[in-house]
Amino acid sequence: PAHHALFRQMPKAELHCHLLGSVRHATFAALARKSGAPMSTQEIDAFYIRGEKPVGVLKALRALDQYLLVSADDLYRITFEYLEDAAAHGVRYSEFFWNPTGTVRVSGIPYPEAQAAIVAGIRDAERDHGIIGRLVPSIDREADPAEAVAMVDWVTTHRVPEVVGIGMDYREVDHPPEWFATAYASARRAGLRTTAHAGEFGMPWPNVRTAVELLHCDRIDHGYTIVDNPELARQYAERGIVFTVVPTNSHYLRTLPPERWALDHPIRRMVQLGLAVHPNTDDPTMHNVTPTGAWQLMYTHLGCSIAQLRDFMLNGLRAAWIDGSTRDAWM
Ligand code: ES4
Ligand code: ZN
Repeated sequence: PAHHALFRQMPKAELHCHLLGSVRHATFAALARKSGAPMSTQEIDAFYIRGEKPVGVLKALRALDQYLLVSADDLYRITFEYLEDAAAHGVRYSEFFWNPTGTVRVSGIPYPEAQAAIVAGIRDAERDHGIIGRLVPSIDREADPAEAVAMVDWVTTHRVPEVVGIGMDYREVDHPPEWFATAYASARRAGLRTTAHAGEFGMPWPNVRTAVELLHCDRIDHGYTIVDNPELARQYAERGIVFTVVPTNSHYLRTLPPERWALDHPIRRMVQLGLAVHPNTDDPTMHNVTPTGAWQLMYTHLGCSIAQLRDFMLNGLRAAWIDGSTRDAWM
């Protein structure tokens, strides 16, 4: 396809990718065999079929916590493999999400051991592939908000430099952002940076505003429904708030035929409204997308120019939670 080599080679930052959504198909199958998970090959294959709805993906992620990830070594393996795969697509820097609540409460791996295994995977991937990984523990909004407060306590108690901030994910429907104000305030007091999934699943723009104004998020994951409030969009464009968007995975994308993406797609409208966006993969293996593909879609399907892609790269560097001297050396 046109420009494929360019999109692969361009140095990329990844700011919105879930560790469990990045598990290789073969590794998922191997972990299932090793753990004796009650899952057939067909069930596993179904998680990896192109175009699977996100509820299918979220089920796959729950299965990983419930059956497949049994030891800290498993977390080391999926971390190293994710970063290896990202590096092969020109990703030089990745801040990726991991949900400690499921790991600790469901998989039964204690937080300090789990975090240490992921950090070891980050360290070895940098040694072998030159990619810099940073960990973003993420609140599971389907769990009790008290678990979110507990998660922030684990992070602050076992603080390491590779952990740069927190996020919030899983199903936004019926789990509004305001439930998590205490956990976010506690994270910010501890000097952690913050982001949250908001305005996804068709959930309306007030969730985006709550994430910015009440949770004081530094950036927003998805945020598509902000296009329904152009005045708020204008304000956030002016404030330079970065939205980590996912061209393969918006609520709207699945309702629009590809020939209309360039016209009606919310990400395209976000760009037209002047919002700072940065394209990402979200759950790369399960959505059958690569970092190369995510950037390429912005060009081939969303009508963005190469000059705009350059702006998106700079948005990513601005939104990354790296210190100023590292960022200056890079830019
Ligand atoms: C997720 Cl809401 C959402 N979308 C995609 N992947 C996820 N992993 C956890 N929450
Ligand atoms: Zn996501």
